[in-house]
Amino acid sequence: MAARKLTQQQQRRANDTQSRRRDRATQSAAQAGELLDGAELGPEQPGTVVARFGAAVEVEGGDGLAHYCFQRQNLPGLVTGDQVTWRLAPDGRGVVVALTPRRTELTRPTRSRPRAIAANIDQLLIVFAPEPAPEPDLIDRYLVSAGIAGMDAKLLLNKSDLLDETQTSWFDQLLELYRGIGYDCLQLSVRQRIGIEQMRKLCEGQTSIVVGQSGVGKSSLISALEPNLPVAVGAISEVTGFGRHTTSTPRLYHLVSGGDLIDSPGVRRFGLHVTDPALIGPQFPELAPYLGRCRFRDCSHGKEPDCALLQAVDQGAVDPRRLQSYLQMVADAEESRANAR
Ligand SMILES: Nc1nc2c(ncn2[C@@H]2O[C@H](COP(=O)(O)OP(=O)(O)OP(=O)(O)O)[C@@H](O)[C@H]2O)c(=O)[nH]1
Ligand SMILES: [Mg+2]
Ligand SMILES: [Zn+2]
Repeated sequence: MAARKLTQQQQRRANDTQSRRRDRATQSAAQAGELLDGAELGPEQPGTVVARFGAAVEVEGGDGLAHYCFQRQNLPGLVTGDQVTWRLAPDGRGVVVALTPRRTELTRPTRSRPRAIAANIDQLLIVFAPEPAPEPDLIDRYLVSAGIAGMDAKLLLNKSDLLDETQTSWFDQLLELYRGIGYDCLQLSVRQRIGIEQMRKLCEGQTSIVVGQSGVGKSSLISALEPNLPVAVGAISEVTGFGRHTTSTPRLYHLVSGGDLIDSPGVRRFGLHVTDPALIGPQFPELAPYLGRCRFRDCSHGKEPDCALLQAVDQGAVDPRRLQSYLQMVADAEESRANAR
């Protein structure tokens, strides 16, 4: 695939820079909030954060209109999907004064702590495509992350119009694997308008977020569902090799057919921040019959005799790549736990 993988250290550094920026932004937003507070503010009213722009958030009020709001200093950094209480200022802007506890939270790790990306999400729609080439590990990390956070997850293969014969069988196997594990999978093409109505059904009555690599067509899918929405769609850039990120901040859209759908910026990597390795196993349902069944209690599932997991792979009951994914995530969690001490 085109995108270059960042080393863990590079990734951490990038995340930390973003955290610092966001901390500064939160601070200046808070100051602006105090300013706004001095004015005559309207009564408290409920609202939804539909987007965040550094210092400010866009809150949709009961009037259905978007208001540029600052947040009170005592609140945590607000994210798209947050339910809030806010007050209108005379100039049409507003101040968020309270945050309703989040039902669910999609987070990404930073060195200090996981940071929320979006909130109150029911399901993760993991989008991938023949172009840019998928990273199955990314899919697995999203699945584990969703499962631990109490969200459903579904797999969406977009751009199926681009599949050639060899790719078709590779992707068929991939979808068959995940369907076998119990995940809903959908094959789509925005270009040929395949699967769009099924996706609409999937979104009804749910708050969903589309996630995945840059350029797989997350925004295009939202546009296909709601052609009248001003969703930015881009082309993949070969210049940087990183792909161009067209969507820069998560934004929540209402679907006329019911349900809310959050567009999110593409990722190169999706790190997990799990400090309890025991949380990983239950997120690999196909491993359940074999976990804890190895001859040695401390089996590394490498080359020990009578390893139940390796036997399951030999028998074709477990996909070898999924086992690798599992082992990698457990190792990462053990490392995170050691670092957290
Ligand atoms: N051939 C084909 N191209 C598609 C399809 N869906 C989207 N595209 C194209 O893929 C490119 C990227 O689409 P976007 O919707 O911007 O992708 P994205 O996932 O939102 O990307 P980021 O916002 O950067 O994360 C655009 O040029 C789209 O026209 C499809 O079904 N088939
Ligand atoms: Mg996009
Ligand atoms: Zn073993």
